[in-house]
Amino acid sequence: MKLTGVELRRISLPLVSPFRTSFGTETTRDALLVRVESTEAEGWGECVAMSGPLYSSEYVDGAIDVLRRFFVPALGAVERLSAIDVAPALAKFHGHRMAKAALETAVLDAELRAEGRPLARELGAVHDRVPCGVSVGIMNSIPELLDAVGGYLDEGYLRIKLKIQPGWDIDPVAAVHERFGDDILLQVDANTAYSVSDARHLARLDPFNLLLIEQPLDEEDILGHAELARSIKTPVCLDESITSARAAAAAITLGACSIINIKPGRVGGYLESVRIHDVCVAHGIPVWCGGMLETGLGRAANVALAALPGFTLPGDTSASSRYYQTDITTPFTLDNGHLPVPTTPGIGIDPLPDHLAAVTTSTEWLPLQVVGSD
Ligand code: OSB
Ligand code: MG
Repeated sequence: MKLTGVELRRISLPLVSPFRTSFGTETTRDALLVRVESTEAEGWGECVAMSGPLYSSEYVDGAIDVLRRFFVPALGAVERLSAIDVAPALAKFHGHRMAKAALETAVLDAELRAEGRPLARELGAVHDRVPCGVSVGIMNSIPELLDAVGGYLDEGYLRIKLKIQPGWDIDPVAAVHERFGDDILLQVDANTAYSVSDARHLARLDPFNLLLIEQPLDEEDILGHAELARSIKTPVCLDESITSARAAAAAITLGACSIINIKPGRVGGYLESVRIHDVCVAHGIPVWCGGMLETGLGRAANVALAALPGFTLPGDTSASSRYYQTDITTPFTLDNGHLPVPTTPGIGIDPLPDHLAAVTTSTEWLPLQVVGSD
């Protein structure tokens, strides 16, 4: 297919409650949607970059700029484009994986829609529904946290992830463990808030039988994670550090992690995500699907990925209502702790035009030259 134009659409969606992590507090999801038009079909991709470069170096304005100036023109020049050509065509541009992922996903969606094939089948999914966990932000007090966790367990979430940082770690984990017991699946996420000299402190989480501790140290500190993994009982899981299948293989070989969180945006797309999944399966490393507060568009594609066989732990693929009062798509709802894998062609979901229009803050249309037309 040949791209005929790309729309960059920025939306602003209020979160149902503030989401606080060690890197900041979000009250609204400021997100970028990419819609491609081609000679065959249209397709959608959600860019997971956030407003500021706090989770990683990427941010929404940067993604818009690099897409407009470099990525869209580079793809526009390809006469016979398939999703597998996107990463090679953009490889000379360093970094900006979230922006690349959004564009690749939109091309993949268009291609699969044109061919009538669902994304889940294309990626190698083996389940028709996926088990879901929920990521619980840092709260003002432990009673408030216990209420939030209790509410999510009542809704049916199968695993709880607590965001932690220095000053909000051992006590909240102990309180949740004491209240809800050893039966619940519990894990923590530090978003790089510690250093390797905190190993003794983090070993105080050992008695709570946590499933894992996610990204305790700086994203570049692979050897630090390996050292920490040797000195605590809680399994170390990497998020921010895993930027590619090559990075995953290196981290595994160096003993820096025994579990990996796969986020398609962070690694440049769903095709690279499958390669990471395959590397992990070959090494016996369990994986789970992370989240970036996606709308229904990004969620649909994440759920398809989470249905691959190596995804043996519940993901941060929560129901739409965990994030948004009104999503831009038909909402994903929890059924016995699971979300259904979309079955219709492409990512399998479309934005609802009225909902989309109501939250759009800007749109930009980038036309592409079609050879032979004037
Ligand atoms: O580290 O997993 C993370 C949200 C935004 C940025 C980073 C992270 C998160 C989450 C929420 O933990 C996951 C979700 O429910 O989408
Ligand atoms: Mg994380």
